[in-house]
Amino acid sequence: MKRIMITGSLGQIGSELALYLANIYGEENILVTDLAEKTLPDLANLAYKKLDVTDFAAFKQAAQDFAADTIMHLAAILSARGETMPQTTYKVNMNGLFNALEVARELHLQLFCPSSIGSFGPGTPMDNTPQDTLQRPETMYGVTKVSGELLCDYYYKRFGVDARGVRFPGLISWKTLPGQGTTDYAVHIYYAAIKEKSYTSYIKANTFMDMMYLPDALQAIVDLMEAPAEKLQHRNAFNVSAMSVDPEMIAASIRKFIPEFTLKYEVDPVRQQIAESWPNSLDVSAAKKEWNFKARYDLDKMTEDMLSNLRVKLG
Ligand code: NAD
Ligand code: AKB
Repeated sequence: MKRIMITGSLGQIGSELALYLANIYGEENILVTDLAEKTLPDLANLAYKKLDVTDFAAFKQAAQDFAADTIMHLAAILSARGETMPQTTYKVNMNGLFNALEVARELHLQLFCPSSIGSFGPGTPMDNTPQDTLQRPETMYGVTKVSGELLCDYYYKRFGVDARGVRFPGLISWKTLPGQGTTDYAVHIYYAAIKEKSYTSYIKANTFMDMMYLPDALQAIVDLMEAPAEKLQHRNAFNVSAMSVDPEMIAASIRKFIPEFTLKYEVDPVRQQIAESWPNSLDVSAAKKEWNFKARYDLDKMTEDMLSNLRVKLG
């Protein structure tokens, strides 16, 4: 039985991952941590510890006190917010991951850390982006993500730390809003579809990025962490994705359920430039081959589920 400590648990992924893992491994085996004093009502049955991941001593103590055997390290600052505070982004993303790896090394824990399509840059092949390719990102977020991929590989090779990870695309979900990334429009558009039947996109039409519905991302985390080690040729930074979409494609999908939905544009140059430096579509064959990665939601299936959940949530 696993004992899993999650960092950055109150964000878009962690707030749902904690419950997902609790259903599989038992509520008593999940420790939720984040910067905030109080946790979310949905997570009330899980153990909670306030933790700043840049504080190594507190990080190690929390893992030791809980007798964790796994860390799922989600604490980070995302791409768009990162450009407003690059120094803090470096500190949280790099020092936080370094601490997570050191705790994992000292206490012999398994570690999950997600990278991102943000680890790629303008020189990367944009279509069917290979698993192993040029990575020269131009955001602080991207710099920390590609460095994190290398650091995780290093800790595995040098110290035998069982560090695993994926490169997530933009994740779409309805429970918790995204944390100021570049792909957030693909979540906000669904909220606006329910509330106003109209959305103004900060990303231009015809700008393609990979996306995936959160339930597929949660399943991918568990599948990768449970995969037999001998099957993994890569360990970290597996490309994963379910769809390559632009704002018009999402709008067309929404119109299948809300025919009067309209889409307008007011482009944000900062996020547009970041989006253009990221791949249009990823090659996910390594994840399929090495641990049977599979996404169950395509665009229309995800749209139907997003809209029906948001109708209830937003009244
Ligand atoms: P989020 O912004 O929604 O949540 C991040 C959480 O980290 C927040 O709850 C925040 O309070 C916490 N945090 C920030 N600084 C901290 C600190 N110093 N100590 C402890 N906690 C701190 O992010 P998310 O979308 O849940 O992303 C989680 C991970 O997944 C990140 O590494 C991110 O890069 C990666 N990822 C996310 C996406 C996506 O679309 N959501 C895509 C690719 C990769
Ligand atoms: C962001 O846009 O910053 C994130 C990501 C793809 O890493 N959603």
